[in-house]
Amino acid sequence: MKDLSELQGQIDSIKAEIREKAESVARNSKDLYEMRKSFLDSKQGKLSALMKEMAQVPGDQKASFGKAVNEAKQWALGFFEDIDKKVREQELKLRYESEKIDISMPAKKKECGNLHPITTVRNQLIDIFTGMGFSVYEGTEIENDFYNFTALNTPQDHPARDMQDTFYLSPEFLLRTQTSAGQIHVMESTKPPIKIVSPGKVFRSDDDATHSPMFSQMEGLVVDEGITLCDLKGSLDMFVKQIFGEQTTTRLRPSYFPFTEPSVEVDVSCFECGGKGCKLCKGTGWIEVLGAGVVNKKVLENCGIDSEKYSGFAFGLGLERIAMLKYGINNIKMLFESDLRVLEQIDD
Ligand code: FA5
Repeated sequence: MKDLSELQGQIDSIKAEIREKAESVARNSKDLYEMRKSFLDSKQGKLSALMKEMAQVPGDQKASFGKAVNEAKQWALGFFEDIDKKVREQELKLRYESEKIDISMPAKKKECGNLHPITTVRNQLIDIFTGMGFSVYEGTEIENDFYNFTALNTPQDHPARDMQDTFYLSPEFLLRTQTSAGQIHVMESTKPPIKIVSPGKVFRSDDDATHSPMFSQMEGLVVDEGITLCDLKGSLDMFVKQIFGEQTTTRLRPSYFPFTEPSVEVDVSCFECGGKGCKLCKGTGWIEVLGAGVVNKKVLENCGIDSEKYSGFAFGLGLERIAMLKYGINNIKMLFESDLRVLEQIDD
């Protein structure tokens, strides 16, 4: 049998333990929860376990003992509640401190990339020409001699082959020197009417401030009944106005390409000085932008197109040249060096 005062001593020492541990152990709400469980849990809690002692208490003292244990439990519940409140307040305060936003701090700059100028020009040209009803044909960078030269009325030993210094991969295969090679693929596989643009990389053994061994061209080809040089001029006029500004006009100068007859070089009126003459146009008021012409009948026939019924025009322009003019770049290398100081300034 246990004496009631002995059991009261047990209750007091548990209460003392709660007070002491709550100060030193329960530093956050999780610890406090665990500690609370260790005293009040109905199965393992130290206070709850005291009830098991009831059997040891003499009959006339059982009620007093039960009352004392229940009072101790009530006290512990209230005690833990107060501490819990304080701990949570402290936690919230710390969280506010750590998440504090200083609105006077300068904002963090988000780096945002932009398209490369060649991609921008290419996309703009595609937009303009598709808006005029052209579709896009993507050729291949490796071609054979037939598509790059022979079918374009430039057979072996033709002097015009010297106009483009070619990288040969084998006697038959080469890196295309012009997107004009795509003309042949399209005309071989499609019946007129044909209306395509073909952008892509081309390669020539060429290297100075305005020429690069790898550069980009965009070919244009229209084949239908009754197509003339006037259609070429009309289409190019529309294109240059959109890319260089409403005031821009074109002028055609006689030239030579084996695959067009007649052939022309196309100049645009200088968009910098309006034609008066400046550094950009070297005082002439005009800037050369592309080569073009009426598709040579021999080329149509090489592709099985009836040259009596159909005629066409074609043009080929250099994307780097357009980008250099548009963005005032004086060395083509700047377009290939990936220097962010240059590229960041060009965001169209
Ligand atoms: C041609 O390549 C013809 N295929 C264009 C053509 C197509 C004419 C259809 C008639 C009909 P050309 O060699 O002039 O033409 O090149 C066209 C453009 O490519 C030039 O005006 C120039 O802007 C650009 N270009 C030529 N060589 C280089 C180079 N090495 N680096 C950068 N751009 C170049």
